[in-house]
Amino acid sequence: MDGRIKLYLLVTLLTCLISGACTGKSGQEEVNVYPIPQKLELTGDWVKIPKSGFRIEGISHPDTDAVNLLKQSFQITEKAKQVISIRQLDMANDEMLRSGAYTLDITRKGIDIGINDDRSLFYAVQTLSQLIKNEKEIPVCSIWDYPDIVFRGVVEGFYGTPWSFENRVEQLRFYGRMKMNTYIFGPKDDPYHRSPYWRVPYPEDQAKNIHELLAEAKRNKVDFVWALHPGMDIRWNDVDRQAAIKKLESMYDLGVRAFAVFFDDIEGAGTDASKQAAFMNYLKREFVDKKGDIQQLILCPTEYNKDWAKTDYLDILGEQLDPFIHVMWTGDKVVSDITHEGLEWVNKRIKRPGYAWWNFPVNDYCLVHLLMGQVYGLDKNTASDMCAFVSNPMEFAEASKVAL
Ligand code: LTM
Repeated sequence: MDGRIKLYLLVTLLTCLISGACTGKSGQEEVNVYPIPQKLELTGDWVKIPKSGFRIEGISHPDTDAVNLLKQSFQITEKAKQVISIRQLDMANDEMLRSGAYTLDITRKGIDIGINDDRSLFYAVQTLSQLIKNEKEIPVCSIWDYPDIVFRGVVEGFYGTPWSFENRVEQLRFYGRMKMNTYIFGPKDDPYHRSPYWRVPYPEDQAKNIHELLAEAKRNKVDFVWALHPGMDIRWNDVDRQAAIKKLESMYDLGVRAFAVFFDDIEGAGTDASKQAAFMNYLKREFVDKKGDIQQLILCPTEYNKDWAKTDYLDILGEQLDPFIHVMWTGDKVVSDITHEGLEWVNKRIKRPGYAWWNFPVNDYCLVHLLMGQVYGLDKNTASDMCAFVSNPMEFAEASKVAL
């Protein structure tokens, strides 16, 4: 090859590598969206955010929380020339039909967002806000995104001081940013969740806090699940069935629309699988079905990990429990990896995909350590083996965010 051509090619290659202009991935290093979208295609071009802002077009009544979030990053005015167009997705693709799935296309002409529901728009705007560079530019790109797992988030299920109201508000905002959609309220040391007061409604000040948390959860597109833990002293009779319904009613009145019942870490009469199944089915029939707007009903079983599952307990639940009811599972042990084999084992018994309760970064069993290290032990190909994945954190709410 002619020396001059060689030199030209070398210079061109170096220029491309330095500017990043050769590949479709150029500019990638400046784009840092988390959680990483399912598909993110960058052209390498950037467009200036117009000073005159954007006007919103498309579906009527876009989600107010998403629009408020949008206004934190862009000027939104009816007079703007540039358009953010929001339209309903019409994709046959299963994954893109999930709550929260969205498409986001940024071109020189404007921004186009495809959504299924309010959560989709909220997540698209979360992504859009993360794409902004120096408050001035956004990358020309095309994004497809959907959640791998339908319910994902956190179970506040540890022993120790329950999170404060302020902790919980910050957590819910964090879940919104991280596209987590489930928060289960079940701190072991909340006496109104467990014994001695599981039958008693919350005192007024605490009820007011929960009501406010529900509003915060809604703003962040998080399902707030409230959990009852009656197993330590439950009597399998009509008095306690009514007591449970009454307590759930009081939580429903505060705005709760998703419920769980925990039977973990108990002994005695409360551990009976048939009795637990009958109790849960009763709640399903007499509460969930009658309300008609309950999003989830979840059971945390007594034998919630393989090490402890030495009887036909799980098979009984599998046979007798209404299929609507989800069943939680911590893995092969209490604190365990989550694997395909492990889930396959339990799913056969409970006859439904397990609801993964991951005991990390909870540190109530090793309080001298803060669990803020690298996360490992989660099989990547298990999404279809589970119906949900929630992490049990530390009583230290902010420090838990690292792992979450
Ligand atoms: O894991 C479950 C289902 N129950 C308890 C949790 O409340 C506790 O936080 C963890 C970790 O100690 N272990 C449990 O057994």
